[in-house]
Amino acid sequence: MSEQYVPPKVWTFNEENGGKFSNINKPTSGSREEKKLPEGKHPFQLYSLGTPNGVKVTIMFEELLELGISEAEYDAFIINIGEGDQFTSGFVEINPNSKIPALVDKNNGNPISVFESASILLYLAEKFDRFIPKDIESKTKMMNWLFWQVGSAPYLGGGFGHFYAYAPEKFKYPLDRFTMETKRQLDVLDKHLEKNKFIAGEEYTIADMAIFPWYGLLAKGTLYDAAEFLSVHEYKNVIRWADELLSRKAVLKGRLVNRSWGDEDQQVPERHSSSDFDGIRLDF
Ligand SMILES: N[C@@H](CCC(=O)N[C@@H](CS)C(=O)NCC(=O)O)C(=O)O
Repeated sequence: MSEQYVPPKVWTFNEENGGKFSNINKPTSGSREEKKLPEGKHPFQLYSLGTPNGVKVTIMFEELLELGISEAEYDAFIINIGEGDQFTSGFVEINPNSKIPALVDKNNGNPISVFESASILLYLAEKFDRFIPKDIESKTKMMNWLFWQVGSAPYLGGGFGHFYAYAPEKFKYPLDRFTMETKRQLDVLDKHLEKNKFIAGEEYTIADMAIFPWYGLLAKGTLYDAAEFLSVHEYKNVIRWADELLSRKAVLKGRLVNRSWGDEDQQVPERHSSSDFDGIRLDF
């Protein structure tokens, strides 16, 4: 049992808190180093990492390219958040919040910066008029769940994930609190997917792409190694839906972009053309 913590009158920053991200996160924002971002030749420049938030966007790009939309060609550069790449001046210029993913649309010489993964998904969906329903009812259903993901996932990642997987010690109160909330969210999703093939109904949309890397992969047991702890087998509809997404080539490809860990034939750290997938095993 750890000693009881008594908060001081005024909180001060202690770099040595021992957590996995203690060396990079600080209570201040802004750039820490003058450094330009690399740039490729395609219309879109993505600066990201193969985490759940990053993968949402690479799945979308790969889906657009699978449809034969060559205007969606992109260069994906890796931002190593463990090394602090998100705090370089080039990255902060396009995302003052210093979090991946961030996108630049060169837009014929009038570049537009887009940050926040859901904002990027919406931007691309609207730009190409794909994976976004046309009728107001389905579109609203899609938006409801897209915003649900944005509001809910921090409890899963920043709450459950941090205290279950990354905290230097295990603490009962936050683990109980965030495990309960994560299971509640999985139950909400499971009940919804009992009556809906995809998140917005019959149509596969950006809401599926946003929710899958967090909740789909959690239910498939590949996130935080928490399958047994969370009894994920209970969420049968989430698993059915996740399997459906995992049968899509673009989803399998998107999962590997900006990935620099795991087996070497299952990572595409940088992506500049479809040939970057040559010799890569998609099924994992
Ligand atoms: N709400 C943001 C969350 C982005 C986010 O938390 N990104 C994490 C990686 S998954 C990050 O860049 N962390 C670096 C840091 O906290 O310094 C989004 O959906 O884009």
